[in-house]
Amino acid sequence: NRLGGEFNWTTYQTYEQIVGWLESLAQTYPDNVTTVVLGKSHYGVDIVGAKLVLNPNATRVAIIEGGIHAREWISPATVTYILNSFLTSSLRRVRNAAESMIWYFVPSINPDGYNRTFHEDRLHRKNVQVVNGTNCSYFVGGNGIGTDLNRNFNYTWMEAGGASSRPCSSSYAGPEPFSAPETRAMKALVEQVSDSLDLYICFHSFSQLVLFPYGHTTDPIDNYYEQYAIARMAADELEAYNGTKYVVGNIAEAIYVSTGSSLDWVKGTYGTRLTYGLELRDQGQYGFLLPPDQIIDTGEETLNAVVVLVEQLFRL
Ligand code: ING
Ligand code: ZN
Repeated sequence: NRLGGEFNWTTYQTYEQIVGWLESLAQTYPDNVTTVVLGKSHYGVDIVGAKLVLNPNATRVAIIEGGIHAREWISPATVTYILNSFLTSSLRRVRNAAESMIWYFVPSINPDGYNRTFHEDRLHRKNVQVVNGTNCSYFVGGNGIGTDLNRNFNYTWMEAGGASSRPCSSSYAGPEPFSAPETRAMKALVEQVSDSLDLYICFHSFSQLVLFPYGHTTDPIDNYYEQYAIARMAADELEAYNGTKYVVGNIAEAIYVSTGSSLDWVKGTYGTRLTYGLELRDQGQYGFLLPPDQIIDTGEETLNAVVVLVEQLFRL
């Protein structure tokens, strides 16, 4: 790594470091890991993920999305932690889960925003697309320039609350669904694998919640009870690691009404069986500025939750 040191989970890694690490994995594990370019960001940066296949007989697909919100640094760090654990853990339950599926890990779907949080504005949330004729401030954290990528997907887009038509709002949904190249990039990946997709997980921070669709209504989805019960089991396993407590629920009831999230779009468009959004640590003490000495514990407890999701999917 140009910035010195091996890739690690004791400091937060830049986008460049993350992509370099994914490429190194593809070289180290040529039979199991391939890098995948989902598309390009607004500034033209490749959105790079890793496809992991540990068992050539696996047919069902999981996608792990990270970093859709730039300032939520624990999200990309947790995605890379889980990928690393799947490659290196010798624990039986971790191995079984890892080998049960074809995995797509996308540590940062929003590289331009993530880069901004390292170099310009630590609390930037959205992408960096500027709407013609507007002049949002540049250094105002969540507000300011950009589209909220997690309001830009095309399912009940702007049909309920929790998304904004004001370009400087922190939840600006964009001028139309999929106006952002970053959401179109994820759409392309999901479309490619949708027939086999059984598990979609996105990581956010903070609040310690396991969320599932929908955001526009508290009406239960078809498999509400299944998604709720499995989320509760995953949260219990997560807590068992070192006491971190999570609350489980439908997006609209457990956090707030919102529309246009990746999670709702995947569920609403493809009926993917298990679709979860985790709001990772903490409960507000450090918030987005979660100290790096919590990355490993967050990664480990979250890995345990993900293992339970896979076990329940296959009734392992
Ligand atoms: N929270 C998420 C947000 O986009 C969320 C909550 C997750 C909504 C998944 C819908 C789907 O607002 C944060 N902190 O970003
Ligand atoms: Zn978020």
